[in-house]
Amino acid sequence: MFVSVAPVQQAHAATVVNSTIVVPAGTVYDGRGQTFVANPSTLGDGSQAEGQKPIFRLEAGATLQNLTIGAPGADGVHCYGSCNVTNVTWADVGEDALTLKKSGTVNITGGAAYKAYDKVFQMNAAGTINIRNFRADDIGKLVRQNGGTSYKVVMTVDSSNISNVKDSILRTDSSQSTGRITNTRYSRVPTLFKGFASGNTSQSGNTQY
Ligand code: DGU
Ligand code: CA
Ligand code: CA
Repeated sequence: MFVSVAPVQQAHAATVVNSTIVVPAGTVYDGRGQTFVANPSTLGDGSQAEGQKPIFRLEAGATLQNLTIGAPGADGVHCYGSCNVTNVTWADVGEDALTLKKSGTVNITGGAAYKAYDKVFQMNAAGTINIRNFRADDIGKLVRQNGGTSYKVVMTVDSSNISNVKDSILRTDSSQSTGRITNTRYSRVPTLFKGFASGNTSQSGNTQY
């Protein structure tokens, strides 16, 4: 499999990304533990302004792994179809952390998201998001299906730790979408699910702390 690795930077220096890094379909981009930040004048300042550009664009079947996205985070990561995001930490989420732009399955494994004024994962197309072994703190919502849409999104959270949430962990406006939270520790969460049709949510093995 084709793997691209990030260029080695001076220890601890963040890599400033001037134009979106495209990860081609089916390939792996390994950040080797480095931190990436947006150039605010070309990608976006990480505020709540819409229309910012992503730092990474993942084509269908791409994998992004082993890196931190720092501030400014601009519009984070965009997935055009299925994508795997493994051991990626958003230290200070920008407008949002990751958006599904075209239908597919998003697998988030390991990693963390901190300081999301509003949304972390934004689902702008039908599909599935599986979040496992994830840490989130000081966020508005962990997953948001685009407001007012009625396509189906399957959302699962397993073995994660979620704290200091303003709104809810999983949120949709679609009566077709489903949410499931299992084996997860959570603290200061007003509600786990918001907007789901009755019978479309399930939970087990969770602990409040
Ligand atoms: O109607 O679609 O915030 O992808 C409003 C827009 C808005 C999106 C979303 C995003 O929901 O732009 O960041
Ligand atoms: Ca937004
Ligand atoms: Ca966005």
